[in-house]
Amino acid sequence: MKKVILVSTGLLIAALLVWIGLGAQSARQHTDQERLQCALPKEGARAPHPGMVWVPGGTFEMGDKENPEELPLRTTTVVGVWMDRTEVTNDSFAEFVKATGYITGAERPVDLKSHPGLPADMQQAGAVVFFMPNDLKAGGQVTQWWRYTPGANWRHPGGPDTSIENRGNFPVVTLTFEDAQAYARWKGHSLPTEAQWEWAARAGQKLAGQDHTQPQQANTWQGLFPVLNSADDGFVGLAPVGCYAPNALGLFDMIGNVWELTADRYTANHAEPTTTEQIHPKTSPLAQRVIKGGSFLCAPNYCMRYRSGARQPQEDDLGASHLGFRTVLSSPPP
Ligand SMILES: [Ca+2]
Repeated sequence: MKKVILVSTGLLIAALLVWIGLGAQSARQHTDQERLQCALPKEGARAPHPGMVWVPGGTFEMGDKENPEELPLRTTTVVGVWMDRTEVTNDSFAEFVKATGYITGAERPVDLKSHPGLPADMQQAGAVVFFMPNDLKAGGQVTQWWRYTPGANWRHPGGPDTSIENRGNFPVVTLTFEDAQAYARWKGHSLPTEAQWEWAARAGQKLAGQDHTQPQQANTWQGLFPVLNSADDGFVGLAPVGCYAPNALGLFDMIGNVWELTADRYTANHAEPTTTEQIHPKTSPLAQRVIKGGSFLCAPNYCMRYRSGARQPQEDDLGASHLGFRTVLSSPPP
């Protein structure tokens, strides 16, 4: 089974027509003026779990109505939990690697038994990386902007010629589910369930569908994906954590910047709780997790997953340059 690059489909044909109408302007490229750090507010001296905020429990209408996988709306109750106030950063993940010697999935040999018949480049260790296309062909194949890139991993998130130097405060990316879980366990934490994540992103808003407008306080994509990125939010690509106002619970970047892994197995909808191991046995190369929040690549003409109720599948053993995570901790409230 080939590894499948999972990117949401969208209004690409419409995008192409507009793009052609604009005279195929050249895509804006990265600049050297990007911010490398954003100031996070200080925590209280007695914060029991540094870097985490308390998410009170509650009952809410989980899901959304924009896409079939977000249905049905389901009344869901979650208990209170501590949650990382930011996405896990390169610096934090480096501490884990230094302490444990952990080697991430993108740095290990590809499991060819689980993925027979892969093309040669995909038989090498690596991850999926977004590249802004200079020449967009009709058809909308995602391979025009997503490439499996040998040598891409958390230390080289854009490929072997890139690095995380001076990017310690950026979210760590290109990890697999196993990598994220290993980090969480090392911290004594876990990955949030989809319901925990969604309720935390809502910050007390119990009704679904209240956050459909492209958010201003988030790193998303302004312009015509994937060819025009005006970066009105200040970032063409990833942003350091904490550059935008937090939500009402004090959580930063729940929406945008990077998609975030959850503990839940992905199912085509969430009519039933999704943590059922029977749906995708652990040994299956097809196992997928729910990811939440959208990324810096979500635009009004494509993806539009910058909503708390949006969800996507992500293969367990494939890292990507728009995918990160944060952790939760079950511990008494403050
Ligand atoms: Ca942006």
